[in-house]
Amino acid sequence: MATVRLDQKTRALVRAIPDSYHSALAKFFGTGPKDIDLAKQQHESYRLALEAAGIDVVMLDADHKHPDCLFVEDQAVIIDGHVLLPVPGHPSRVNEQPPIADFLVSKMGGAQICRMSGDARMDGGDILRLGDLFFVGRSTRTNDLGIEELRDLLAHLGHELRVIDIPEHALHLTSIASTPTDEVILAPEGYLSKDAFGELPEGCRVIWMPEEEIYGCNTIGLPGAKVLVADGYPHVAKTLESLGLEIILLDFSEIRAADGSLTCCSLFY
Ligand code: CIR
Repeated sequence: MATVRLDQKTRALVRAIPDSYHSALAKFFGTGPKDIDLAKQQHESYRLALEAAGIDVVMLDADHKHPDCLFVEDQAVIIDGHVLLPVPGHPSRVNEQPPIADFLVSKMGGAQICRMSGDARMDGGDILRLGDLFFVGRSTRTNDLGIEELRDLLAHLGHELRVIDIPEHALHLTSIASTPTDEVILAPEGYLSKDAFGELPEGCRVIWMPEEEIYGCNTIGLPGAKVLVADGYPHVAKTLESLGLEIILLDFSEIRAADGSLTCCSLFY
């Protein structure tokens, strides 16, 4: 998940892959998963990599009625210990949320929980945090009413929000950008204008990757200068190594097949 700073990453929620995963939505990176056993192995390697990096990981049971249920990032927005439960932007994904919400309520005692309502729509995958600056993608899943609810929460917390229009050929903001550290945004050429993120705080920058490495631009920065990276994107890997980060490569081919990226499969809480 892309809404917590590095120093806030200690506990993560993931959710098991359902037996119905072959029916997951797929329109952008993939044409649908083919090998569920392989997907489960890749997902297990992901969980183990998080644990090896010192993250305390809890795995929720799969919901076999919801083929996309593993993509927990989209179901909650956690910012500085506060939780916004969005109305997910695709109708087939709305009922994935209750067990995730129940888990967060039980674990985050004292947290302020806000529930989006009415016509507001948002997928958590549209939100990106760089230090204390936030970006939200206006996408096919996230609308202006949803963005206003996020803006209210961020205003309450004293954080700035900038809106980025997501091109039609991309799913979410986190499908095309990530923050491997609290100072760097990684994004592919050809999807966003060079000034899409606006003027960044001192010491921060966007590093643009070749367009064909778009999928590799979704990374998970972890404490201890480690970063999870999808295997197969050499420019991304080399760039992150040149920043002094230890890269942990993961084969995510069967998650990509359902348009899922690394950040989509976890919620740091
Ligand atoms: C979907 O279309 O909703 C899923 N198949 C993929 C969700 C990926 N989530 C994300 O980028 N945060």
